[in-house]
Amino acid sequence: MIDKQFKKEAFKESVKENVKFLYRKKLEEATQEQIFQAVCYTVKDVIIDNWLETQNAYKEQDPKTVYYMSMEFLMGRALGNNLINLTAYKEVKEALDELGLDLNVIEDQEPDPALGNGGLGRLAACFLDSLATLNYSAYGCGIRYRYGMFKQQIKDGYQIEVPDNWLKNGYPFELRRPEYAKEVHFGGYVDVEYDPATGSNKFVHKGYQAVKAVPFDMPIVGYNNKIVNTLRIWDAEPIVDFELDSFDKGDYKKAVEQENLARNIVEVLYPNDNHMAGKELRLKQQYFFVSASLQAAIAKYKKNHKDIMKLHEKVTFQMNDTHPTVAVAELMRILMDEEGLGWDDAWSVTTKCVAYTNHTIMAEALEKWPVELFSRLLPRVYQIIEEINRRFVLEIQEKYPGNYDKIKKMAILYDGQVKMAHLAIVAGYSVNGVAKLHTEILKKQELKDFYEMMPEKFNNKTNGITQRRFLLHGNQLLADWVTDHIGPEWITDLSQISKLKVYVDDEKAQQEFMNIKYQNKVRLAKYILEHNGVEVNPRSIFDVQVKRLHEYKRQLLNILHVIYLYDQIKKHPEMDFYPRTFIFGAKASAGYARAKKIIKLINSVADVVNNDASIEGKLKVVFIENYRVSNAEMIFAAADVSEQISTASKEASGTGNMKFMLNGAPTLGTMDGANVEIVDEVGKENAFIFGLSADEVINYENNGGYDPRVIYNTDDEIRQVLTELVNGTFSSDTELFRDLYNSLLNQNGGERADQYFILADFRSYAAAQKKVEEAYKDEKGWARMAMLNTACAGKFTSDRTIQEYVDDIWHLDKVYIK
Ligand code: NTF
Repeated sequence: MIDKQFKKEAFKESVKENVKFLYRKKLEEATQEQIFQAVCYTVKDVIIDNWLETQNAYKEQDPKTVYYMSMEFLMGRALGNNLINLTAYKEVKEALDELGLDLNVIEDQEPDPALGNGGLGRLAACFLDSLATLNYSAYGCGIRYRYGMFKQQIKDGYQIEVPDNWLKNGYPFELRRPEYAKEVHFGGYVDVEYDPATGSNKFVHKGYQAVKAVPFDMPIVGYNNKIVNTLRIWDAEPIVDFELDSFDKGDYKKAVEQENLARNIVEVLYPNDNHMAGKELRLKQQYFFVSASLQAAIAKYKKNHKDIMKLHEKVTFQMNDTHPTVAVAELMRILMDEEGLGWDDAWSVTTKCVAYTNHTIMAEALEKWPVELFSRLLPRVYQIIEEINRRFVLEIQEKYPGNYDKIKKMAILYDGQVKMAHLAIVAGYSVNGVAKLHTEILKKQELKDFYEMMPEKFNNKTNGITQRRFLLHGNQLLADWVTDHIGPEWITDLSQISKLKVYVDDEKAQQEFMNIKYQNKVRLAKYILEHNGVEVNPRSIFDVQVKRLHEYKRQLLNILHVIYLYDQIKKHPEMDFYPRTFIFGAKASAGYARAKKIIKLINSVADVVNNDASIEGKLKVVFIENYRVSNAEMIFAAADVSEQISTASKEASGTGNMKFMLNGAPTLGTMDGANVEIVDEVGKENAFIFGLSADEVINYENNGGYDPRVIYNTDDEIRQVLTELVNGTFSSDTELFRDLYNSLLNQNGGERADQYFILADFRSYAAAQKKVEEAYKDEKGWARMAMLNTACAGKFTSDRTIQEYVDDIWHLDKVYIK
């Protein structure tokens, strides 16, 4: 590492200096938060040197660059991760020790930059880590939300959303870059003007409101390679001194409107996971960061390249789901209206520069904008989409003459809506899903018509996670143990972790491995006691489901099964039962009433079960408040069982499943998303698989669903569990959980009864859970299984995923820093 900083003495001096000049204090007088800031500035000082060097190397070597465009980057805390990737964590910990400071406490001062909802945003963050570590030139492009994901409080069992003012004390790692500000235009109208220079008409956008987009850069530190890439997130400011058209001069009302527009646009992240809000402000956010990012990328390209027709040789834009797909039309606009290309040239460049990743088949997540809204907010961009659509419809007609059904299903504009996925597929040079099964479902079902027409675009890129955060940082005991046994290569080459396989039958290794798990469980138990006031037994099985709360993820199935176990223990107190702790963590979107009710149910069941002395602590239920990246790291490290129980076909990939696996927790799950590939790697004897297959679910769905009443009427124990939702067992208000009860048994409007097949899968889930218990009782067998999960997790590093994106889609060049 750069000696100047991470020589311990120099580091200590620098921290003291920073405390002095930032706060006019001595170290002893500073708060932990102030010390956190001071430490960050010391670390940033090192990072800045590498950052400069990296950018110089990029300038000299001129590699192709990927711009990863995403509404969400769920970064988690930076300090610990930066130290890990600078390979300075242990030295810094020691240096701070010598100052009488505790690095863990200092790390805990950092707010989680939570500029994302769940898997999609965390994936983007893992990708940036891998891109930098693999020596690729990359930008993350996003929004600097003033408020990221809300903080969750639980009051009386209910979720309360509290705004998360993560910028309150200033964020030490970010850098404001006003010199790269760009203007973004909304509203107004399009005029046609004769251009004497070309002798043809041109389109001119007038009467718009303008916002200034100001970039903030965050360093993305590669692991031990001196590469520092950039996450560029855009802030909005009103334009004060812009030159009003003479027409507009002195338009006070407009100035105020522009001020408000700027203030609102980056105010808050929409807290929806797998669900489209459909709000005008959301579309403004999308266009805002996409336009600013594209303008910046093109300006950068033009600095040292003359021919805009060769843009694709140096630049590629990856669109993370449909959220940034307005990029297609915005790039066309810039190329035509600002760079002077004609339609065909602009289209040729655009379609070589943009690629699209699909992350869901959930119908309610598909982005469709009303034409009225879209054309009013983005009149010129809309006009371009109309033309893209017109030409595409002609292509459909040529390929399928007279087949109007194809037009209906594939057009970009249809039924008064702009279909963003269609726009992305038509223009994109690559369309990928995020796990094998998901990509197959896209090809055979959701995007069948597109796959038939343009099969060469479709490919799979199974998701991955970064082992640097989710093992090296989050589970330091296990990380050290792994390194002791197989060396440190796994840190940048996770396939090496398979070398652990030779130890799975070694009793000493088994004991060490399980002892580390135990210590991590003790750490989590302490956290739970401090944060929930619940005492849990670290010798019990830690059975964990942490992820966003969504009906398709079926936390309801999990808690209904807990109720079932509770009934069993009450009925048969003599029954042999291995103690279990069921741990949940989940945020529900603020407007998702049923999801919030499931949180309430989990907490109500916890209240009854945890306080029932008659079951002698055999069963505990814990809902961890405010699940987020920082506590996730600790939770994965402590898990015995990984609950991945989505209705088959609904979870595109999942990435939590991979984090559990890496930390030695076998999967209890359905054959959905990347679970399928996890089972391929570890073997089905080392996982607990249950439930309907994706094909079976899709089959039911295409044929009107199934009838949960049959199960309800014939299975006494299931009926008992459901009855307890409405008979006062868990709430004196018997109506409190009526909607959950009804959702399982009654059709409601367009919604089928039990549309997520909870009762259909209940028995096979309970049987799989029984197998978990039996397997856990066999200590050696369990240790072996847990170790095999870690040893077989090599495929699921985001380094592998990124290398596949590079090989098949982006074609980037590696850059090395001397
Ligand atoms: C999510 N999609 C999927 O639901 C997860 O299965 C997947 O692991 C992640 O993406 C990352 O690929 C979304 O959040 C969205 F936005 F597409 F709905």
